[in-house]
Amino acid sequence: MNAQAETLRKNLVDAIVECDIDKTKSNVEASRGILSPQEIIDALSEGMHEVGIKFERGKLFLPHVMVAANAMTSAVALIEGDLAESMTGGSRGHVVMGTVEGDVHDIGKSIVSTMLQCAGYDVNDVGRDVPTATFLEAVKEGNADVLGLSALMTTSMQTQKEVIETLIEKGMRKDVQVIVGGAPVTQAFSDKIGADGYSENASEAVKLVHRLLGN
Ligand code: B12
Repeated sequence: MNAQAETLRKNLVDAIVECDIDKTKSNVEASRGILSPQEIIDALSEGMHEVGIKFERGKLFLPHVMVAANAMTSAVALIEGDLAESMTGGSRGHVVMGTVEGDVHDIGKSIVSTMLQCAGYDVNDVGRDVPTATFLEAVKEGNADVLGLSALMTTSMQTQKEVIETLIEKGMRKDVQVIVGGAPVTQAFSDKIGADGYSENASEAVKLVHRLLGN
């Protein structure tokens, strides 16, 4: 990355950490064409990660985190079109994606949905705080190939496990591949609860789904 790109990248991280919506949006506009959509998302995500650390240490409070979250969401919306152009098209399979019940965090989940859509998947994003029954209905109705479950809290990770158990109970487990993600989720946890795959971020999630569906 050259010096100009590195400065733009750092400005994006800082604008999120400063919880400044206008600055984040103008920095995204300034970065377009110089940083790739993926680099922009990575910088914004790095900023959100720092916000999380400051929140944990009591240096930022919930209202700040909410503003930073809005900044990130509106910034990603600005580059959705660029993302679509930078990726290949074509219908490659049907994915149901959502954040499990009890968990309202949806920024990362929505980025994964957007990137999968841009990579040519038909994505039914069922939202956040989604009851298990809703996931199962969406899988059945859409004849989904992949079910993506997001969880950002250690408590809601247990619900990812419950969704898989319910799929088994209802005799639906063989019909759909389940992928899990979210900051506290790990490959070891994914293996333990019997998911078919885990990824650390949205671009790896696209590669994971390609691999699972043989694309
Ligand atoms: C933003 C944020 C919020 C926002 C959410 C806004 C929104 N619309 O999402 C608001 C302010 C609403 C919020 C609320 C709360 N939050 Co909060 N929040 C965060 C924060 C700072 C950032 C999360 C984020 O958006 N990251 C950026 C995105 C891009 O990253 P990501 O989500 O990890 O997603 C990437 C990957 O994980 C992956 N991925 C994500 N999902 C999936 C799914 C699949 C299938 C795959 C393959 C991959 C994948 O790809 C994504 C893109 O690369 C985190 C800190 C952190 N370190 O995570 C705390 C954090 C998650 N929150 C926390 C808490 C405690 C709360 C509250 C309970 C606070 C409160 N006292 O009310 C409430 C939750 C209420 C509820 N019932 O859900 C804790 C959770 C602690 C725990 N027990 O595990 C954290 C860790 C903060 C902390 N350190 O204490 N929060």
